[in-house]
Amino acid sequence: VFITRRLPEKCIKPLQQVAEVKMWSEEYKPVPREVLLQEVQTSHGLLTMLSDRVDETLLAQAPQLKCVANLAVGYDNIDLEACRLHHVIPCNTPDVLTETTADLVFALLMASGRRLIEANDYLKQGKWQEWGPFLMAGADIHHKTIGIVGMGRIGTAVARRAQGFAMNVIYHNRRRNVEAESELGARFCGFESLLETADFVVNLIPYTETTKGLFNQNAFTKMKKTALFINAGRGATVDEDALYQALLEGEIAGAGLDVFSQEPIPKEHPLLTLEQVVALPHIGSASVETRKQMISLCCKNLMRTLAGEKPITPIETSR
Ligand code: 8YV
Repeated sequence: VFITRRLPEKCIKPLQQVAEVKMWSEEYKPVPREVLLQEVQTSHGLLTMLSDRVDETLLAQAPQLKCVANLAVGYDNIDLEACRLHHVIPCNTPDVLTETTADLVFALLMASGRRLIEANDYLKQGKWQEWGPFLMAGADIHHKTIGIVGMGRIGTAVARRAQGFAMNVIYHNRRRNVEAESELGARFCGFESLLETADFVVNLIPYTETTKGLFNQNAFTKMKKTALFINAGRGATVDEDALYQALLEGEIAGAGLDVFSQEPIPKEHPLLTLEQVVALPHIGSASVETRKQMISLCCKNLMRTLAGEKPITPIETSR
């Protein structure tokens, strides 16, 4: 098995007991493509990151490969059709990261609404010398309308949190989410109607050919001028130039972003110059507990597949 990032030895021990495991030496740098292409030639399993492209070129050089376990619930780095053709089982890490990611979405929402990062910087930069009634005044969260685009597992967990803040929950999804409607009182909405109604627009959709650039100039124009846009789905579902313009021209009030079309985002990116943008380095699922569970699930999927059993979480595309 080849692992494309340095992971804690402790986490991969069970896998090491049943397989010969090779691991890329860097924790923060992706494995170079040519090294990966070399390694797959003799690998039966791969443990990959979102930064590793698993495509036809790679799979064609991996005659013994049985399983690709991706350390993510998303799988836009994997060509599923090519996997099918090469009889390779792709796996992801759903469920274990749901609540952690929903926590982060809510943290972003609150940080954007109540200007927490701006206020923290203001104080630490020694600017808190005076006080006025509207000093760092932000937007209320309680009793506001949250519009969730992408109502799968994480969306539902966000809706549950929103309920605790007495928010009105509306959502848009490819299909109706009966659980969210009956248990959480979430109301299904057309995409445009959601944009027009929500105070907080939360994007949780994956990147596909159809969702590419879904949040474009037209979408931001439809949103309220007081609206905040939260993105923890995928960066490329947003036209970032349009987002920048919308923020600059006051079409929307602010944004909380955990994902970007290019990651890491270049430090001179225009979005990072705006005060009303809270930006995070893709840490949605980054709690120590959850990262360990994600690694453990990847290992279990690999171990099962290599033993000729069904993996726990093969990628299912029906949601
Ligand atoms: C990543 C994510 O897994 O699961 C996903 O789809 O986007 C994140 O949880 C994480 O950043 C590691 O790449």
